[in-house]
Amino acid sequence: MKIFKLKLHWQILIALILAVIFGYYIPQGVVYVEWMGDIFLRALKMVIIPLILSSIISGVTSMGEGSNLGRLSVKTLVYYLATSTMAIVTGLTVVNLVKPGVGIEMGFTESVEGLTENAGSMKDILYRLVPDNIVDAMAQGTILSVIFFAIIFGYFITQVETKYKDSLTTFFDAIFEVMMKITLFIIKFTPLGIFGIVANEVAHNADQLGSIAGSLAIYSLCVVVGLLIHAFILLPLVVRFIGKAKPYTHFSNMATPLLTAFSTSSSSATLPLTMEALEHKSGVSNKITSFTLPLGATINMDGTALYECVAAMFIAQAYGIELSFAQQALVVVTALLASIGAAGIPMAGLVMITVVLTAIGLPLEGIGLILAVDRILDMLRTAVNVWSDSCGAVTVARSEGEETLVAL
Ligand code: DAS
Repeated sequence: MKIFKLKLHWQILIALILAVIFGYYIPQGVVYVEWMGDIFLRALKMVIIPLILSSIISGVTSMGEGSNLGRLSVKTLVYYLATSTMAIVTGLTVVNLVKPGVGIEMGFTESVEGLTENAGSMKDILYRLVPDNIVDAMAQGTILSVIFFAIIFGYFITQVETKYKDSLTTFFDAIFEVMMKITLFIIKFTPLGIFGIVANEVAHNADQLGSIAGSLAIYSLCVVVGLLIHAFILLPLVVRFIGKAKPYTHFSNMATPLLTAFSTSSSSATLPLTMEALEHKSGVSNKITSFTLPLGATINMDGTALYECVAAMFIAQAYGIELSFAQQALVVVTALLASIGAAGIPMAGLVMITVVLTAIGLPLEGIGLILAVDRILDMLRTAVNVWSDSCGAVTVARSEGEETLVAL
């Protein structure tokens, strides 16, 4: 059919419009299509554990070992964690000030029961971070434990004999490649999944439709405003005052990769262009770009981290739930971990939002609320991801004494 020849985001847009019409005018027909949404969500959940495990292990082992690399790893990781956390706190501030989800009053009370036993205090978070049985944690989908184990396991792969290290690194790189392919395959069915989920949501919340559409616009605005603050105020400050480099000159050097990131919604697909722009326009050495950028495309996703936080808070608000400080801190931690685990492919952030929702005990059906605008937000957050990776390369290069072309 001609519709399937369209680019995915047009297919999603058409499916979305049809789902709203179908759910609103033929609510009794939803029972015949809601299974598509359920299967789509189950497929996303199916890939999360192996995708996170392989993505993080592969990312951590790619840092290698050795003192020089050790120093470079520390600088790079500190930059990545700091800017991702900065992005999340920006998103958290915006979504708490604006409260886009308040007033929607979604009707899934039974699923919200889990919130109390899931969110808990900071002690509960630590207990859930360190599993007493990693196989059980993977079977139960205790995401925090899986991410924690993956980081530890990846680090100790770099500490064993070379023959084991090389084979394990190759093995997990290969697993990650396969999981990326499976995820990309599942994403092809997004239009059908969206149709099933959104038609079901609309049919069950038709009376709320007006407020949901309005809230969705405000939610999108929260994400966009947060991304703009992070990209055009916070990151340039880091480049200028820590990297001692000209941020806006570097930004103009990044025009092609940023437009590519925006249109492909894939940090990984944009990576070759990012490396070319850093080396040939901003004058960063290959030693720095070949280490920081592939790692950044895998584990440094400021835009995604901000989006995960705003989306989770929006869904919590939509269910009429006030999150305590400890629960919001859990959102920050899981949004950071989710952004580390997200692959540099289209809609990876949407797959990983299940991580954050599961961790704080919110129903996955809440994803249906944000699906409608996910594609355009994915384009924006991917561009911010790539922009942050490039700022990291410049900042680390300058800290290593490199005379880049954007030096102050
Ligand atoms: N599309 C992802 C990327 O390539 C980001 C996301 O889905 O959040 O960076």
